[in-house]
Amino acid sequence: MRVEEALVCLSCVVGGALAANAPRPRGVSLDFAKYYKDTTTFSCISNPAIQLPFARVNDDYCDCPDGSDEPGTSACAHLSPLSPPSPAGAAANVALALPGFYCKNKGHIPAYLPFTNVNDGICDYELCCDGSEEWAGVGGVKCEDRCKEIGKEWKKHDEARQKSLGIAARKRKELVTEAARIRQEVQDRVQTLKTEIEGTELKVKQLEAEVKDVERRERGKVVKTAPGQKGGKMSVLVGLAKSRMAELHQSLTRVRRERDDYSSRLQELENLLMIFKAEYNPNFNDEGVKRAVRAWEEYAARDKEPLVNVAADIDLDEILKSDKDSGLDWDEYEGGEDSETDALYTFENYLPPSIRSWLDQKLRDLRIRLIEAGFLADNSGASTESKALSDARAQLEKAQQDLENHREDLETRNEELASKDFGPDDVFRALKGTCVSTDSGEYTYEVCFLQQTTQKPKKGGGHTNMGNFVRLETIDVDEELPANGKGLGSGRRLVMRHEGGQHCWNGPDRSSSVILACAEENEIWKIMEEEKCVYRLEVGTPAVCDEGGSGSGRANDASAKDEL
Ligand code: MAN
Repeated sequence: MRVEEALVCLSCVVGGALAANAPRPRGVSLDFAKYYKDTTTFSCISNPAIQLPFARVNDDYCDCPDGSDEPGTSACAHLSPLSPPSPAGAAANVALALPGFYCKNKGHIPAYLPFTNVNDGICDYELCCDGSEEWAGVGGVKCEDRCKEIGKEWKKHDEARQKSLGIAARKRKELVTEAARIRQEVQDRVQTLKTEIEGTELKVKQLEAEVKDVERRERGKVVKTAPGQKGGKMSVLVGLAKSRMAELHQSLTRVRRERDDYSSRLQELENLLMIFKAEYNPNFNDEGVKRAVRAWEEYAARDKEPLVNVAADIDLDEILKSDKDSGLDWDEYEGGEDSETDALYTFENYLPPSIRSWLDQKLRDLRIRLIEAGFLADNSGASTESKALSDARAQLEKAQQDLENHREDLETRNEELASKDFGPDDVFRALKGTCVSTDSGEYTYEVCFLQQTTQKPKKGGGHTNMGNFVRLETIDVDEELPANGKGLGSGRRLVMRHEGGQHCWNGPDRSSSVILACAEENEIWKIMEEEKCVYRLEVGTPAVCDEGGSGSGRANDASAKDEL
């Protein structure tokens, strides 16, 4: 039987103090005294139907199937021990009904001793400081009562332990407060992120519209110049216009010359006819001549435009002046490096500003409509993007990236808030990323809470990942607690599981379990490689202490006695 098991009923023992005034048989605690009140007949505790004369209690012969008739001897020690020891559960238990031989340990703490240790010739001071278990003096052994000194020593240790537990408990409280603060911080950040996301979504929409608008305006530009191209379409257009103008100029000159020729020939004919009319002899009755004169007179009387319009002819003179003389210098527009758009603006510069911008807008709108209706080709994408457009696109891309980052951030924080992996009271939130390390053999081992475990060769070289944190679990442990308290003890313990570490040659990916127990400081106590590349670490931390200071995360209070 373990020390803790033997001591576990101490509270029951003390609690039952009022139950009995009658002297109890040897080895019976106050809790079980009620079964031994009748001093004539004894009923076996788990099988009350089996009754014995009271004289057979402690007669060193095992009569009851549950051993209850031998509370003060080792006669029933061969029966399975009661587990867990409890008077309430005794009726259901087919094994021993009693937790053990009861040592009163006056001046210290009462305890149960395994029946096997009764009268075995060895003083079991750890549990029975009063030496009462060796009452038969087997082999001449007599165990003196050492409870006074042992109790004093234990009290000293217990005070130190309580003090340490108190400090650990306070530290845990601080960790829980810190964890709550961090959680609140995450919640606040979530709210801020939601607002930021709304704002950025709006910004993205605006920038998308802006990019579309700039693209549309770009399309509205009359002509664009390809990079490296000398001149451009405008130059071609200017060239064509120039030669067309020259052609028209020539034709007009030729037509004017012909007009002047026909005009002078007509004048000559009219003069001849006028002479003919004035000089013919009307008395000479020639019908043909008379008809010709009459036709001439009708022609001459008709209202006719002058052969040459003098005002229009002056205009023609103007039109037919050389291009240079009329102020049109083709060289200005031909083959220059300036884009045709600039040429357009140069043209517009001749206009008053209000008309210029109105005209410019109209031209652009018209061009856009023509492109959209399919009458004009969209040349906007064919050449280098304008600075305005690339700036707008860059701003949009940045806003989109910001939005994505915010969304990812929000998701991570929401997951973090929902996670149950921060342990009771969220306490590990405050420890996440805190690292502790210790040397063992050729390595320094490091545990970073809720992150990973690492093996670092002391001689230098690469670090080995022994697993990344995956979850928290609980396990039951049952270990002797070392005197310095740096161990797991027994009870339920929290475990941080780590998986997916560096692959082990000829083995699995490294994994590790970090078993936690209450301590004043975060520290690694023990490292074991249980199987190849499967590690077990024992770590102390205030995070698993009981805030009441009783040291939960460690075994129940009974373990304190181990420190004796
Ligand atoms: C290294 C260490 C050991 C491990 C071996 C396996 O030496 O990580 O812990 O057992 O590799 O090859």
